[in-house]
Amino acid sequence: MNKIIRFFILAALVSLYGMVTVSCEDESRKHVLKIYNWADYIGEGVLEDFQEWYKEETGEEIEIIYQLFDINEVMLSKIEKGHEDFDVVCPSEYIIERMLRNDLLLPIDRDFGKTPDYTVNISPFIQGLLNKVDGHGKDANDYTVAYMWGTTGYLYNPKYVTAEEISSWGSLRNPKLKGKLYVKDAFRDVYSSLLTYIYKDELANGTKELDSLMYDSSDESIEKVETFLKSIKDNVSGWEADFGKEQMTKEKAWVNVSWSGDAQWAIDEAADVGVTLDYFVPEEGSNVWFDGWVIPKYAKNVKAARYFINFLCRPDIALRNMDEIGYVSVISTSEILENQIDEESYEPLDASFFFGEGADSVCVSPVQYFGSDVISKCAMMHDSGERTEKLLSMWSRVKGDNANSFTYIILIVAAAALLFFGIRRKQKRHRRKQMF
Ligand code: N2P
Repeated sequence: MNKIIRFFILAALVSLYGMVTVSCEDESRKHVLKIYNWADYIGEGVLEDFQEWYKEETGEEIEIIYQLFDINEVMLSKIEKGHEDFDVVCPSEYIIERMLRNDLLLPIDRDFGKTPDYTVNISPFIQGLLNKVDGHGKDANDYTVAYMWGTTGYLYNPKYVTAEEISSWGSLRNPKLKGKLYVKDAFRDVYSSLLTYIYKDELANGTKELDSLMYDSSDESIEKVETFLKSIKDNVSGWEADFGKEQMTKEKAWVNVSWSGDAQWAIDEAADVGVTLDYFVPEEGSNVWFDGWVIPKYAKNVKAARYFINFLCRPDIALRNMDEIGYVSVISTSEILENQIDEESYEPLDASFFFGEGADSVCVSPVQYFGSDVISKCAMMHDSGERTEKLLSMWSRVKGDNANSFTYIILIVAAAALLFFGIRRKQKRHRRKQMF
């Protein structure tokens, strides 16, 4: 056999082997759904119920591989690297913009299978936010199905600090909070919320407009936010991804810059152990965010991903998730509203922006639905494109600088101890050598 024939036979065998392994891989992935979700972001038993429903709908078994993240950027970097073949992921709106810009998503056919009528059930308010997502030429509605939404604000303990004492974002400077403040390790949410404080005068006199402010990542604004954050660092006890709520329920912290859903969860948990917590959006306003399900382009089981998204859109499943995690579903059917009304616990508020006409005076949780007056001071943040690096560097400068004087003392004492024992060991060795 000459060399050329041998080469072709070898090439054919290699490609045959490739085809066989790929199709085996595809075959095995047909029965596996890989989900990448925020921690504490789905009700207990919902995944198991989905498996059952999937079997009823398709006649097929589905195994679930479920991984958690608690920082958007950590999740994004996994998706960007493409080493992970997640089928369905739940990023926040500005990350969805980034994913669309970088062509990382597959379109979602929203009429797939027995779809609950998501387009009808979704709140017009959330639809409005979705329409503001900058898809870089693509319609975000074709690539994401919104899941939960909320605001960024203060979860606080009124036993130690009153709402009046911390009414503004500027109150984070209050020396009373020293060592009692936790801030969510979410640079984009914190930065956007603080812009409403930094530019409060401009917003009030109309020289700046809230929606456009949410696109602002200029050097000037980054510098202003950085200066402010550095001015509060002595108060900050930690930058937390997901443990702030526990610090609050255990009364170890008094204020937590947090998301409204985490706040609702903490308020409920704390009440069970006799601790009262509350949440509000500071007077200047804040960001209003939503997270949505997307299918990354490396997904291997698009069919199961679509079924999963549809399952989560069912109002009964949305209710189960909400009840357990504290976050608020984007679904605004009458079933959801009725379930949320609690005349014994809440004062009436205007939730018509979310539920539509007839909901302008309903007794629902102000921590979850805020009221139209609060929402009118909030806007949705956006991806900063190439400028993201600048924001991230600012965030690490702020967090890196967070070591307080106590930390420095510990470090100096540790270094001195190491030096002392090092010198003593050397002296001993030296003495021993001299004796022999
Ligand atoms: C849940 C986190 C919710 C993310 N632990 C808010 N964007």
